[in-house]
Amino acid sequence: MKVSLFHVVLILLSFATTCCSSSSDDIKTPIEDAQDPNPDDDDDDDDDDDLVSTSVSFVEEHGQLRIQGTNIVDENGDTVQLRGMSFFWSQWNGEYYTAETVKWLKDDWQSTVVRAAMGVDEGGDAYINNPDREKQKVFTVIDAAIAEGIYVIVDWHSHHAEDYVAEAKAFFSEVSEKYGDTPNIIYETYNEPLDVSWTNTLKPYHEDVLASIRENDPDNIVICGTRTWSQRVDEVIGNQIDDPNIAYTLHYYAATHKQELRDLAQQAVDAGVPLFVTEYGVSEASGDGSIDVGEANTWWDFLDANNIGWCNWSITDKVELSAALMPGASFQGGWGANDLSQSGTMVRAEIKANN
Ligand code: DCB
Repeated sequence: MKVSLFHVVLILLSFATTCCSSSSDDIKTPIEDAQDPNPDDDDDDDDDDDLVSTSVSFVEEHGQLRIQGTNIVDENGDTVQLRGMSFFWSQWNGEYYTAETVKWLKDDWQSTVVRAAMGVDEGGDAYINNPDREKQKVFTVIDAAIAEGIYVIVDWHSHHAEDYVAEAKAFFSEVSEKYGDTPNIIYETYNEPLDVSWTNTLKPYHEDVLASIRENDPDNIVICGTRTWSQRVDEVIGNQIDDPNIAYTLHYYAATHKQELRDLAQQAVDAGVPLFVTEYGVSEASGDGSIDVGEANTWWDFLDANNIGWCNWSITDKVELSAALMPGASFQGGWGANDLSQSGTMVRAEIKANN
C-alpha cells in the first residue's frame, strides 16, 4: 500500500495529541535521561519545556561543603569523602580538558570530583605566558563539572607560586567572581611548594590569595599546599590559617612515601588539621619507576579511616606509570579496558568500589 505524506503527518499528529497531553510527560524515563547530554538541566531549549529530570546529581544531593573538625561535611552535616581524578599539567596535555572527559569520569568512573591542574610557569609556555589559553581549559573543566553535578578543584599547579603572587591573586579573583556562587568549586592555591618556610612564606602567600577569593566567595573550601611537595602537613599544627573553611594539602606517591609520611599526616589529623590529598600516585614520586600495589592499598585504607578526600595523578596518556591512560586514548572519554594503564585500572576500581 502506498502511504502518502499526508497520512504520515496525520498519524504523527494523532500520536502527539494522545501521548503528549498526558501529565506523564513531566517525568523523563531513565533511558531518555541516559541519552540526554545534560540530564540535570531544565531542557529549556526543547519544545516540551516543562520536562523535569528525576535524577539528582552528587552536588544537588550534598550542596555546599564546609569543614567541620578535620572532615568535609555537606549541607546536612554528613561527612563527605570525595574521590576522583586529577588532570595532568594543562600546558602539556590540555587536550584532555574536555567536557566529554569530565562526563566520562563521572558516569563511568563514578568520580565525585575532578581537579584541573593549571600549569603556571613550568616549561615556558604555561599560564604566565598564555593566560587566556590555559584559563579557557580550566573553565571548560569547571563548566563541565557544574553541568555534571560533581565538585571541581581549581589548582594553581606550580612549584614556585610565591614568585607569582599578583598573578595568582588575579586568577583566583576572576575564578571566584565567575564561579564563587556555585557549591561545586574548591580552590587549591599552590600545588607543591618546595623547601620554603610555612610560617614565613607559605602561610602569608595563602592568606594573600585567600583574601582575593573571599572578596567574592565567602565560604567554598580552599586547600593550601605545604612545605616539600605538600608533605609537611605537621608544620601547620598550631599555625593554621584563620578561616573556617581551609584544608591542607597532603601529597604522596605510594612507591616512595610510606609509613613515615602517614605518621606525619596522622599527627596533623590528631591535632585537628583537616587534610585533602589533591594528588597522589600509585607510582614513585617521579610519576614513574615502579608501582607499589600493597602501599597503594595501605594508603587508601588510611585515607578512608580518616575521611580524607583524594584525586589521583593523572589523566594523561604519557608513557609513565602514574598515567591513567594508554598512549592514544581518546580525548573524549569512552575508554575501554585496553585504554587504561595498570594505575588507571586500579584507581578506577577503587573509585567505583567506594563512591
Ligand atoms: C608532583 C607534581 C606533579 C608531578 C608528580 C610526579 O611532583 F605535583 O606535577 O608530575 O608529582 O612527579 C610530574 C609528571 C611528569 C612530569 C613532571 C614535571 O608526572 O610526567 O615530567 O611532573 O615536573 C613531585 C612530587 C613529589 C616529589 C617530587 C615531585 N618528591 N617533583 O617527593 O620528591 O619533583 O615534581
